[in-house]
Amino acid sequence: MSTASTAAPSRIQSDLFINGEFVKAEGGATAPTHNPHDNSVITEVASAGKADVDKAVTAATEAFPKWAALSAAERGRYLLRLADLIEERGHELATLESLDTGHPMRDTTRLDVPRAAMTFRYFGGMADKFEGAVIPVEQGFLNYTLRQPVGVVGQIVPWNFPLMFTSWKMGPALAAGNTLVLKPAALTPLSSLRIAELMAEVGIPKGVVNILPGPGSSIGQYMAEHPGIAKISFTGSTDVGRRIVQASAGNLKRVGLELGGKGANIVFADANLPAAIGGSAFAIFHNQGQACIAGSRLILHESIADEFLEKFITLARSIRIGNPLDPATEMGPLTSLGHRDKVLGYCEIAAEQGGKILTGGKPPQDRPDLANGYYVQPTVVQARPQDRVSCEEVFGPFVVVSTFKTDEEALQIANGVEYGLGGGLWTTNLARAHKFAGAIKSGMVWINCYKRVNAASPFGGVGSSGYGREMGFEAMHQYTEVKSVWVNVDANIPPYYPR
Ligand code: TAP
Repeated sequence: MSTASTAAPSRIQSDLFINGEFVKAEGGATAPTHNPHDNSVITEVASAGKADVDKAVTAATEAFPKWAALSAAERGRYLLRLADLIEERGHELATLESLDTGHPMRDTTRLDVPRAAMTFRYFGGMADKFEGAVIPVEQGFLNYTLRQPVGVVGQIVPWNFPLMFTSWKMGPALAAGNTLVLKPAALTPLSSLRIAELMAEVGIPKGVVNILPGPGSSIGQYMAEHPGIAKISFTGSTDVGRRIVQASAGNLKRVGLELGGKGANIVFADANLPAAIGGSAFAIFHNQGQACIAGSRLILHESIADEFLEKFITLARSIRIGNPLDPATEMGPLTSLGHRDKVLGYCEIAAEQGGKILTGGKPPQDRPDLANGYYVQPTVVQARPQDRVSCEEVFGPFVVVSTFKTDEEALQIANGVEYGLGGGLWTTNLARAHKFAGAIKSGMVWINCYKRVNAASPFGGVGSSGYGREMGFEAMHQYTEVKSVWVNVDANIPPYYPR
């Protein structure tokens, strides 16, 4: 372990944020949040019930007209100030996120916190640059479009990147003039609640932002059903995504779904191998593989497979596993015990179907310092494309390897799953790269890189990975209704019923 501090933040917010105030849940319910490194309880967090959702929706509904009527530039200024504050408090936020999720400090510091700030800054700047259009219609008429906020939006965030996803959801919704009720995952509520504190510090008007940790099966479901909520934006599993679509039917809510993935990561014979090996390791092992866009299917050309795997496995075994608060740590624990067990269960499923564990497949051995945590070794499994481990989302440091002979076969394997979120390919052949970029069934493709994200670039999937896009102009479209306005600008146009 490095000698740098692994101290937890001194102050942790654990109450619900409703109508600009931190409050206990109605009835006083709480739920513990655990440190995945050692299974200790970090703190008890207020756990919202349906009455709290009703209060939050009422607050957001009352705040909506004033917030929507602010000039776009004024709304943007709150987000720009928030982005600055996130950077100022970067170390503290990174520590909180690492403590609650198990995501290593080196990543929360370099990626999650800067990306959260970048996202709020991008949408703060976007607020007054997002325009309607003037449509070239027939002579005598002016037709233009207004982009109007949808109203109160419900946002449901998972546990794998809570800080980043909080910014992805809040940034465009607020810039566009909506008010919101956001539910972080019960497992990892702390960074979203800290964002609520920072929101209060920048003076966001009461009721515009409401944050309610609480169980998804009750209050998440209730939010999806709630007649006072105009849109639900959900990130999480495909099963829950389906339930949300059904629950939202009552008031025909708009729904945005960012669901699971099983990213294909294809390495061709002409690839730059050192870059492909390092990039493929990042694609799967970053955040312990708990990423919907993880490159969890490694599809190797048979001519380079042996050399690639030898070096890839050596790299996987060299990844420094440890306490996420230690800045030297490259891979932390999984976020929950139940999830750790699910991931280890997939090692058994692989073996039952004839798959071969090439490395990993267990908690770290001979590491008493990690014995109470939810750790899993970086795991590489050889399996057939039709096996369960090649088709189902494992969501852990678990990559499935298969080989191909021809480009057609590579594409068939890549497109052979129900998911279609992100996919990557490594090649020096430009024509092949663009051909695959067009042909891979997914919302995002990375060529000679993997898992790049940017607040300006649309993020989302197809098939069982959901629909709708986060980030960029696309996100502003999803958080606004377009209204078409017709004006008669020619007094001489004859009326339809001339008299
Ligand atoms: P989910 O159950 O989908 O959890 C995601 C979020 O949805 C959490 O905030 C959860 O709340 C909430 N939720 C749960 N049931 C709900 C319902 N009926 N209505 C509305 N919201 C509900 O995911 P999980 O069980 O934690 O993980 C299972 C698998 O989902 C993972 O193994 C992984 O494959 C996938 N997953 C994908 C993603 C992404 S980024 N696409 C993220 C997480 C998980 P609570 O957790 O507070 O109860």
